[in-house]
Amino acid sequence: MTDRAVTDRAVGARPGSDRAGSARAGSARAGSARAGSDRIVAAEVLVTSPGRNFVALKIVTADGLVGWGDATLNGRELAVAEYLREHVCPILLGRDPARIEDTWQYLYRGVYWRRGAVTMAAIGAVDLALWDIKGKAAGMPVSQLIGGAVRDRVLCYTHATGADTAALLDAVDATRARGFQAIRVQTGVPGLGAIYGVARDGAGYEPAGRGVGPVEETWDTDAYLRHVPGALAEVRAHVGPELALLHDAHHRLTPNQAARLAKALEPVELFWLEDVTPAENQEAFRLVRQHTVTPLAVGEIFNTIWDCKDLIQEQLIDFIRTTVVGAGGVTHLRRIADFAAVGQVRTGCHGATDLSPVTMGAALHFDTWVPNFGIQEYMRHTPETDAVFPHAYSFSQGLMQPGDAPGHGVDIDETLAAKYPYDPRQLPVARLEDGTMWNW
Ligand code: GCO
Ligand code: MG
Repeated sequence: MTDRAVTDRAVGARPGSDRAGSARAGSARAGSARAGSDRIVAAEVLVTSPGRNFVALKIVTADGLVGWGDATLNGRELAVAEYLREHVCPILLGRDPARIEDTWQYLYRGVYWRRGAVTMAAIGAVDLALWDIKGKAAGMPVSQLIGGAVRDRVLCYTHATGADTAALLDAVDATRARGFQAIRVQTGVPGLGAIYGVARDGAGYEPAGRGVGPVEETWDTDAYLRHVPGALAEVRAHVGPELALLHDAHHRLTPNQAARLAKALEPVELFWLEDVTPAENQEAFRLVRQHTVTPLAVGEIFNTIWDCKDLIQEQLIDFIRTTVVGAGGVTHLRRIADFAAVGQVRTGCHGATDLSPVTMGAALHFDTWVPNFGIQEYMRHTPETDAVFPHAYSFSQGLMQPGDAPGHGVDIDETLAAKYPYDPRQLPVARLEDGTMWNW
């Protein structure tokens, strides 16, 4: 274990110590955190790498309750860890853990530099930990606290990938045999080498690799557009009409190319086509929408309701992909989902392996509650990760359920976590054949 491995800096104090006392005085001056009886007495950041890096936030209350939050930002993990350690943990001390909304507003409005992936992942971690504490204090799962489940189990999808169509069909068959009723299909492209989203050598797909710099992949959109509609049509013919098929274009296309792809894929009847074009330019979705009825999904890199607003308001998308850690926790994701419901947009929370089991547990509570639920992404974590994060959620026959443990139902074995020190990893980059940097 290195000093980076676990609870790098515990910011906290025992109840009654000077530090906790002065933090309480600070809260009293703000007039915001005196109502409940309990107080936050410690906030610690834990970085662990049981197969890949995760950042967790542990909040402890004077009553001895422990809440866990996920603060993992794939490839930029330590930025969020430092943000929490230096700027957030100290100001949590002495606050009333029950006042989740006030703490959310305090961290969002208080910073002045609003939004952004790092800030919102940090706020998301605090929010998840506080909902966990509230659930443990009440003896209720998070889904109960936010209004109660409208469904007991939720549809989820996982990934099947193949370097060529034959390998993809085999992967789809193997995935169906595991019970999945919805599968995201990604294929290699003739003439291109390894590409993002397609596993190498049949191994489980994990985008972050070791090494000094990122792996460089070569991308050719024309080759992709020539190949993908035919390959996905073969998958549809192979599986029949009922299985839900999804595909992720990973922000690589121009608006015109995106519209052409979405139109060409209409006969495949996808459940959704994801991230067809970079969403910084949201007007691009107007062009895509005008030309196709293929359902569109976007939002795994969105952080707030402001990123989703125009797409929802103009009904340019069908599914919103934000999840609890990326978008400021359960507190903010609820607002996004309610706003999405106005435009009949359904949820489809991001659930790749770079989101920790804490996010998965909290997302599943949200999923069972949210009326306009669509689907939940689920990529199985490694057995090492599952051992570090004992959890109440489970998968069976293509459906997941969060379990009924109080809080979000995900714990961390700190002794085991300490055995997996931070392990620097890099996400790949893509260049066009002439060397131009491209979206991956
Ligand atoms: C997905 C995603 C992931 C992301 C990854 C980035 O749809 O699951 O696109 O594969 O790229 O989470 O960290
Ligand atoms: Mg994606």
